[in-house]
Amino acid sequence: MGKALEKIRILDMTHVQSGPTCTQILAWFGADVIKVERPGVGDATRAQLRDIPDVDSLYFTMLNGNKRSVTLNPKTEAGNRIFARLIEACDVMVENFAPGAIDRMGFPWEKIQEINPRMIYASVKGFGPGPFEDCKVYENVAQCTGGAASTTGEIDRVPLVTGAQIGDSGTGIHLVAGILAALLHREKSGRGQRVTCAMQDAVLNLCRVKMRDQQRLAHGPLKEYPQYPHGRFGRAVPRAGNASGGGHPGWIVKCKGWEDDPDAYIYVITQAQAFPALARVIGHEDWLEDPDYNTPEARLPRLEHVFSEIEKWTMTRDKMEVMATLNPLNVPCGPILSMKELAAEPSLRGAGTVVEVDHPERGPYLTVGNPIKLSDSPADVERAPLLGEHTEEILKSVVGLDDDEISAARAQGAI
Ligand code: CAO
Repeated sequence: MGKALEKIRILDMTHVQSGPTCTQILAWFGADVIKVERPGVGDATRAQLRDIPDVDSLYFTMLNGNKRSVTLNPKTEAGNRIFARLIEACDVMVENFAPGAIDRMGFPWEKIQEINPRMIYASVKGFGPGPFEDCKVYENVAQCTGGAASTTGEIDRVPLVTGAQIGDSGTGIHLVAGILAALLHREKSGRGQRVTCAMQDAVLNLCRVKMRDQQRLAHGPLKEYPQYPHGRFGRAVPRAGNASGGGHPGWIVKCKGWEDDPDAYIYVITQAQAFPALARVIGHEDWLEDPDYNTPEARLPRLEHVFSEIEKWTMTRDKMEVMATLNPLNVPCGPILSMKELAAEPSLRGAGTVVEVDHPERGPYLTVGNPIKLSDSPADVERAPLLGEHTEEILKSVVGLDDDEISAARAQGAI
């Protein structure tokens, strides 16, 4: 069957989350990902948020599966030579260090191109060209500067960041698309190219519908927002609680047990074509003849009442019963599933989306597998490597060093 990216070799100079997300996806697609880490230290996340003393953290292990780890310091003389050989031997280099870090190691883009004109060099940075281009950026900084925080949260309350790592993992996934496009382009041009993705840009791309609403705001109130018709709209798109970002209104409503269970809720979308069935099931057949309720436009100023009536019904059933009743009626809805529920969900296990892997030091752990399924190239999810686990093997088989050269590099602290 073969893997989609078999024979593609990735020089992985990534750390923390955004870059590792990208290279982990490439590894699941079958690329040989060689993660270069600082000797003795490694990716900082190995030691962050540890649950077991002296064992690589889940933060690291869940972002670095299917990779090989080599320890190498390109700032030493021997390390510099080995790094240049790795550039020669790889198809793609991915990095997400602070702006200028790879240049300071002695490898600006011009030099990389000189060593290997077919190299695709992909980077994540916090910002694109402009006043902030030299800034270091973490997840929540990107959420704040990319428009997500401004548009997330309860009405008239503080901006909120979301738990979904749209800045880090979101940018990593964007970078995967750029790398694959550059690999395809190389087939025609014979040359590599530079691929960059700024976290601010990726978050803004994911907030595209809010930029849509910013422009609609110039033409009047946003009638599907909960601020309509009684609240105030300012000059910028406001936070909209749990309102849907699409053309059909939605909201989160309580289900049976909400008093004790923080996740006893469900999102219900009042899609126009399914509204009659929804109205009937909650006991509001009267709405179907009532001109205040029987069209989507008429309902817009009355959404708060509509959802409070839906909630009276959902509060009499648990969230899975609500799902089981509404789905056959074609009412789009989604129970609020906790991480505990997701970890145990048999269908996610069956699909390879939640996977248990074994680790020599921590034992079995759960990871999220590849959410992108290829029919002819399924991902085999493997554990993350120990620090430097593959150093000798890579230095011999990829770089071509012999035992004496490896000993000399080790004596210099290069590996
Ligand atoms: N051998 C020797 N030195 C190494 C090395 C290796 N194998 N790998 C990295 N280093 C060095 C770098 O050369 C750099 O040194 P200099 O600053 O002296 O040039 C140093 O390690 C640290 O790099 P850094 O500045 O990137 O690390 P940091 O922890 O201070 O910052 C982060 C982290 C994420 C804020 C920053 O890397 C960044 O802004 N990255 C771009 C945006 C990004 O990806 N953010 C996502 C964060 S979560 O995914």
